[in-house]
Amino acid sequence: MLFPSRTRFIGVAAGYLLICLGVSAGHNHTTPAKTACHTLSTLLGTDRVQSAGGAQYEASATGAWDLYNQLDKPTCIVFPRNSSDVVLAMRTIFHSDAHYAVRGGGHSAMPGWNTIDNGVLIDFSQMKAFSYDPICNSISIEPGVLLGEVYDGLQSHGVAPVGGRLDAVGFSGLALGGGLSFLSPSQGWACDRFRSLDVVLTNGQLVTATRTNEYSDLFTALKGGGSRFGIVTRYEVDAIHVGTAADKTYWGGSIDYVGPSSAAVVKATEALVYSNKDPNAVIVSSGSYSNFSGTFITTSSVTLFYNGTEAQFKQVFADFLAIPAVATNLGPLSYNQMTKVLISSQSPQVGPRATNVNVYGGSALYPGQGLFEKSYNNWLNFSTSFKDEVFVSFWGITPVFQSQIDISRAHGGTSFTPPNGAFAYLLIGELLPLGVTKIRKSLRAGIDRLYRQWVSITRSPLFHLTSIPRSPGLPLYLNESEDVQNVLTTYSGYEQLKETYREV
Ligand SMILES: Cc1cc2nc3c(=O)[nH]c(=O)nc-3n(C[C@H](O)[C@H](O)[C@H](O)COP(=O)(O)OP(=O)(O)OC[C@H]3O[C@@H](n4cnc5c(N)ncnc54)[C@H](O)[C@@H]3O)c2cc1C
Ligand SMILES: *[C@@H]1O[C@H](CO)[C@@H](O)[C@H](O)[C@H]1NC(C)=O
Ligand SMILES: *[C@@H]1O[C@H](CO)[C@@H](O)[C@H](O)[C@H]1NC(C)=O
Ligand SMILES: *[C@@H]1O[C@H](CO)[C@@H](O)[C@H](O)[C@H]1NC(C)=O
Ligand SMILES: *[C@@H]1O[C@H](CO)[C@@H](O)[C@H](O)[C@H]1NC(C)=O
Ligand SMILES: *[C@@H]1O[C@H](CO)[C@@H](O)[C@H](O)[C@H]1NC(C)=O
Ligand SMILES: CC(=O)N[C@H]1CO[C@H](CO)[C@@H](O)[C@@H]1O
Repeated sequence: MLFPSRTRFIGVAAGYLLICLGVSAGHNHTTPAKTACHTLSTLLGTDRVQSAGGAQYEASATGAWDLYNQLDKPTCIVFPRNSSDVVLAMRTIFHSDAHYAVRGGGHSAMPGWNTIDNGVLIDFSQMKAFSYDPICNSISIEPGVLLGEVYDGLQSHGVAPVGGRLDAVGFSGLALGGGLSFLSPSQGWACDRFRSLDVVLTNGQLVTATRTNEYSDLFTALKGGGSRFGIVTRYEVDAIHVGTAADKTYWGGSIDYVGPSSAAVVKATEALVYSNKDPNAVIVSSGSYSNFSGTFITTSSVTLFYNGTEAQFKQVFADFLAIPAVATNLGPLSYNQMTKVLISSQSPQVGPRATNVNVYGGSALYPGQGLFEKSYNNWLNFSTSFKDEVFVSFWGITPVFQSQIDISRAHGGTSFTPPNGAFAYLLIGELLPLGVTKIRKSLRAGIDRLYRQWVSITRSPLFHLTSIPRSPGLPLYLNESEDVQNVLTTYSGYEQLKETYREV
């Protein structure tokens, strides 16, 4: 049996009984969520369970990154301090049949993924411990930790987890969705470096999953499969030796372009994804169409790093250096400095809390067929057509080189393991104008038309509105996709995931 029914005693038996007695019978206009919240506040106290009016409740209810996710009103919010609190919360939720949502760092761009109306929100903002164990060469991370906190906190030890590229994002949601890092070309996806995961299953059972133990299926499912399989209360991951503040072992930074240079940047990006075999080269390439005080401008930006010398950098990225740029900010960098580059080169929406609604859609493309350019042109046409409804329109490429796929396989693979061959994830983002919280029908139709255009560029036979097409066989990136895209169905491990899901 995949998940043995053996229930570990976790010191909550007394609380468990209370739950069963606490459910007041009948004659009461209560909802499952209200019942769960009532029981939980009795069990955990008002500092760990709050409802509307509580200071922590209000900060949390409106504290998610995407404006979409700042609008819901959870019935109550649980702020667990340790895994026992999560066990208790999940048992209570399970028995009362309440709806619930979980928040790590709060950066999901999917509406409703880290908040809930009429349900219980479990907010990990009070579980932010992390530590480095030099003997095991591992890092232990609690689910409320933001990347900047762990990068800064472990810098003096010269280590970091494989995490994301921006400080304000949570480790938790990022890693469960796969996790793309500046370290990924040489070290794999963030989830490739999981060693063990403490997981509270939906019935409240606490288990530890590893690659080889009896929960190995759950372990693989959590590598990319996201939040459906249980709540992770602790991550133990490999420590990567990235160096301290004094170790400026990388060379690079950002280059910004405007107008006509953008087409050349897109071509150079596709050429690099096609030909690069060097795991020390790192690139993120993006385009934006935005309103600068009434003037609409197309800009491009590349973030480029090389783990090595300036001369090596200049050789690998020569094409980008040859394109006329408006701003170039390159030099020797420590790893920690690299994780601050995107913050300084991009607009405020990358911070802890966005003032606008962000809509993300994703795709995955093979290089060498002109698909980058075609998708870019379609996106640019979309952006200019909808300039009155979109404040900033965004197009971004993250390459996945063969080295990353090899490392991933060597670490046991993930739930989305792609076929061999370099490809790139494509992220399309629309930042709606200030105060706009609904996508208008005309814009929705425009987004759907854009997605349809990608059907023809990738010649995919699968044509339906809710699936942004991709090069055949490639998985979408969960963390950069729209919720209507049915991302998990694009995974090689989809059947296995369904099986695992049935058993948890
Ligand atoms: C500005 C910006 C920059 C980004 N940069 C990168 C990047 O460089 N690389 C990259 O890979 N991605 C990046 N992302 C995408 C990022 O991976 C996702 O937004 C991710 O969901 C953020 O995780 P979180 O913990 O902050 O979010 P949350 O919204 O808190 O969580 C996301 C999802 O994970 C679930 N979840 C969270 N914690 C747990 C848990 N402990 N157990 C079970 N489920 C849980 C939540 O329920 C939710 O569904 C970026 C996003 C933004 C907005
Ligand atoms: C109704 O349910 C709420 C929440 O579960 C509880 O606080 C209240 O005491 C109940 N009232 C009665 C009359 O049972
Ligand atoms: C969690 O904290 C409570 C006290 O708040 C304590 O009784 C319990 O033992 C702790 N559980 C764990 C796993 O540390
Ligand atoms: C950077 O390159 C050096 C030398 O090639 C290598 O030892 C080190 O592991 C690399 N660092 C990372 C984080 O990949
Ligand atoms: C563009 O910006 C200008 C000035 O900031 C503003 O007046 C105008 O309404 C904006 N246009 C759109 C379509 O957002
Ligand atoms: C450009 O976008 C508009 C609006 O979505 C659409 O009607 C038109 O067909 C597009 N043109 C091209 C060439 O893609
Ligand atoms: C946009 C986004 O946040 N997508 C996903 C990132 O990964 C988490 C964890 O699995 C998902 O739950 C998010 O929906």
